[in-house]
Amino acid sequence: PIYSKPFNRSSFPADFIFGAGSAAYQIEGAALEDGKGLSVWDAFVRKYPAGKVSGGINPLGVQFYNNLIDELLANGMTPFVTLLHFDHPQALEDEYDGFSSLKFVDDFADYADVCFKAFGDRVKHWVTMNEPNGWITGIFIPNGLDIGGANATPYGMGHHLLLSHAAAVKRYRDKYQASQQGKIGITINTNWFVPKYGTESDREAAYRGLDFQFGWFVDPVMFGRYPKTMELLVGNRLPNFTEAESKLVKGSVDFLGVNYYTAGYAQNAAPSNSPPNFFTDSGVNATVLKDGVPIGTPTVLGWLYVYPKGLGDLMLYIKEKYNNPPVYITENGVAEANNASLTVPEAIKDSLRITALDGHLKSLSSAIKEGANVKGYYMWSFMDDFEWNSGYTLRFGLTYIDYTNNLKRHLKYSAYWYKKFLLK
Ligand code: GBH
Repeated sequence: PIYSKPFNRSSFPADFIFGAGSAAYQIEGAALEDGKGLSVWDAFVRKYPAGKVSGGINPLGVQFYNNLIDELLANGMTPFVTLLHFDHPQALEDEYDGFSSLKFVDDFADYADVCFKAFGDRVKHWVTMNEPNGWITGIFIPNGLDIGGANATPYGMGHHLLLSHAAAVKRYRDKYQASQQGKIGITINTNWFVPKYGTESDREAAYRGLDFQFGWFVDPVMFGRYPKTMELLVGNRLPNFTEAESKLVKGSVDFLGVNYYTAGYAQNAAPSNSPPNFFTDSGVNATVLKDGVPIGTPTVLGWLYVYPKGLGDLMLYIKEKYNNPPVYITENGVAEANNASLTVPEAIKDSLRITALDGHLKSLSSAIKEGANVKGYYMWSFMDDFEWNSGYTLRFGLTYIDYTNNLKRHLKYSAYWYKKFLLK
């Protein structure tokens, strides 16, 4: 019976990659070291002092990442690099409202070019940007949607980000890919949606839920257009791709990066009288309870219920809808509260993380056996970090950081679990 088979690294294809992720702004600190300019988050957490316009390429910044990459390689780890994870330069906001402006497109491609040129001899996997969809609709922009001014809508900013992504990919393909032999993609986060009572209208609501989170960015990079549901429901508030834009965006990925954390039940939403906006456009009433029972294991985060089955189901959905592209899971994880009353030996007993990791890897391995083309899995996150608007109140890491004792690191039980899983 299946229960007698050991579940470990050998349950996955031999060339499958395992790792753990982190993001520059969430772990590096050093905001003012070596002449680094401020990012939007640096500015926000300092209550917006005057920004400093970038003076070009900072050799110390390049050297920092050269050292990091070399150190990873020297220790048998392969870097998998995301170029932008929420922390674009404040100077671009000050100059032209960041990605609310089309000017962002060329600047982003130029920045990507600098990275390809400096690091592409050793970096063979590039993600242009992390979760543009989650980023522009909520809490990962400091001060919410104030950024970019009152006229910035998620759809408009999303359009500019898709063009920025595609411009960076074009630069890589035109100038570097043939000689460097790497791959490039984009990372999109999505919830999985379960039709609440399995009716036809619930099923349609679940598909619309996926379209408005995932398809919003993945349909353009795969098919060169927005999902039909979005065209229909958003109407003229959704930008059009010109023919040239559509050609540029279509096919602009060698692989898809997917962040998956949680799932919800979907039903048709009752019509709303409020002016149309991103959050009501999809017509989906998403809930975590069905007949009083939550969809998955509750966590300290109100939005995060652990639902491992959703990861495998999402992989099979991608296989069917997008013709089975190579996929990397670039984030998946859970948090515990930063509880000051726990001692370190107590705090590192993260049994919820172990259960979640085990469940998600099992779900993933089943989907791969059913033919899903998944190439790698990165646990979020490598170590406890700065959790954006939640600051240091949450702990997502495999590694515990002791904020009261010189940032001393301690492996949590989950890190030992992951190690044992991988050594098999
Ligand atoms: C990831 O996004 C981020 O990429 C990463 O930086 C972060 O550390 C990690 O999440 C953990 O939070 O508060 O109800 O408005 C995951 C996708 C999309 C999940 C936005 C939380 C906000 C829900 N996120 N969502 S709510």
